Parts: sequence; structure tokens; C-alpha cells
Amino acid sequence: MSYQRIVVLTGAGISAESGIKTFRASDGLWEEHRIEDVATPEGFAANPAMVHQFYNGRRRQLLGGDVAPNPAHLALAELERRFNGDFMLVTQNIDNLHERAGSVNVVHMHGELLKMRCAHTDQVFPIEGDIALDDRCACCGLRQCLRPHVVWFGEMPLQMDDIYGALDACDLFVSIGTSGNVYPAAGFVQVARAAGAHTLEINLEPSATESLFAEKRYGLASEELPRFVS
Ligand code: BV8
Repeated sequence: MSYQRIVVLTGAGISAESGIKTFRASDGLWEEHRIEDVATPEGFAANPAMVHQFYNGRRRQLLGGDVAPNPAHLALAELERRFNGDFMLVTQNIDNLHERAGSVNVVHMHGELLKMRCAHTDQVFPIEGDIALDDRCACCGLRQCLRPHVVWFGEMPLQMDDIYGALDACDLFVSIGTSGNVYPAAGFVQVARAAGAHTLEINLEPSATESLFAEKRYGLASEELPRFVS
């Protein structure tokens, strides 16, 4: 590979073959819940117990032993290991499968399921179980101030300066397993194109932004990605 600076963006599709539901599939996460109710600050304020239940269920599945990195996660970790240039893996996913596959430079722009945050101090803590509504917060000692450390709709994604800095300098941008519906992630391909980068979409089907990609490979990420990396 003759590239020097690679940015990879992943979405729920890369974890689908590990058994984690995507968002917009027919049996997806948004089929059971309205986005407004479980993935917005307003939804959390209106019914924190239900939102905790939504994320506690996803956290239990992630920690439950049936979920493991698949060949797509492993191929990205291998690419990062082998590559001598600058490499950034930006994920919209809140699971830890990239890290468990061996990826090191992972940017969780939408937060992490295995972390919680104090709503007063913004201090972040690891969590390996349920967040209960009346848990007492370790930093401010109050109850009902802990929330999942995830970015909801209307909230600013994390590490955006780092991400745009990498996109502005990249010569290869690869988007994997995302429907291209959610911004600002869906706009990254335009930033990469403006930087003169080659752009590749790997997905089960054309995303909403497929026309912006110079190259497209459609199929299962667990098959297409190892092929691309080899
Ligand atoms: C912000 C975290 C600004 C929690 C998530 C109108 C126009 C443009 C933007 C907006 C607009 N109205 C509102 C907005 C902003 C909004 C937005 O984009 N809304 C959309 C719905 C229009 N965005 C935001 O609010 C963002 N913040 O803009 O802040 C701001 C400015 C100043 C100050 C403050 C704020 C924040 C968005 C983050 C929301 N949080 N998740 C959680 O996970 O519960 S988003 C959620 O959807 C996920 O994180 C995920 O990342 C995201 C996108 O989903 P995908 O990953 O793409 O998953 P999806 O199911 O859609 O698709 C899966 C794909 O995989 C499919 O294409 C499928 O074909 C493919 N696939 C399936 N299996 C496989 C496969 N591919 C390969 N192999 C397989 N096996």
C-alpha cells in the first residue's frame, strides 16, 4: 500500500457479524425504541430509568461472553500493526471490539458503553455492570447524576479537532459498515476528498453518501476487509 496517512471510520455494520444489532436494519436497535426517547438528552431527562435500561441491556450483551471481535475488526488491527505511516481509527460504535481485536489508536467519537459520566463534573468512570438510577456518584456523592458516557443526538461528538486534523492530512479514507445517515461522521468523506485523499466505502449496501466515494466494495465486512488489507 503506497499510502502514508490513513483514516478509517467504522459504524455499526462492522460489529453486526459479532452479534451486535445495528441501528437501522429491520430488526435494528431503533426498531424497538424511538431515537428521541433513548438517544437524546431530552429523552434521558424525561425518563432516565428507561434510558439506563436501554444501555444496561446493550452493556450486558457486550460483556455477556457471546460477543467477540470478528475478522473485520482483526483485519483493521493487523493493518494498523503493519502500517508504518499515520493511522487513525475513528469509530461511531460504543462497543470495545476494536480494542479487543488489538487496535490501539481508536477514537470513540460517540463515546463508550463501558464508561459512565457524572453530569455535574463530566468526570468519566469505567463501568462493567448496570448503572442504577439511584447509584451514588463517586465524585460528587449525589444520586441520579450518572449517565452513560455516550454522545446523544444534539450533543457534540468527541475529539473532533483530532479527527478533522487527521482527515485534513490523510491520503486514504476508508468508511466501513455505516449507513451515512448521521453527521458529522457522514460528512468525513467530503473532508477527505478536499484533502485529495483516495476514498473507499466498504459496506453491505450503498450508503447515503456512496456517490462521494471514489471506490466502493459491497459485501460482508468480515470478507471484504481482510481482502482489502491483504
Ligand atoms: C451534532 C451514540 C452538533 C449512542 C449515536 C440534519 C442534517 C444534518 C445533521 C443533522 C440534521 N438534524 C440533526 C442533525 C445532527 C444529528 C444527525 O446527524 N441526525 C441525523 C439522524 C440526521 N447529529 C447529531 O446530533 C450529532 N451531533 O451534530 O452535534 C453540535 C454542534 C454544536 C454543539 C452541540 C452539538 C451526534 C450524533 C451522535 C448520535 N449518537 N450513537 C448510541 O450508540 O446509542 S448515533 C448512532 O447512529 C450510532 O452511534 C451510529 O454511529 C450512528 C450511525 O449509525 P451506523 O453506524 O451507520 O449504523 P446503521 O445501522 O445506520 O448502519 C449500519 C450499516 O452497516 C448499514 O449501511 C448496513 O448496510 C451495514 N452493514 C450491516 N451489516 C454489515 C454491514 N456492512 C458490512 N458488513 C456487515 N456485516
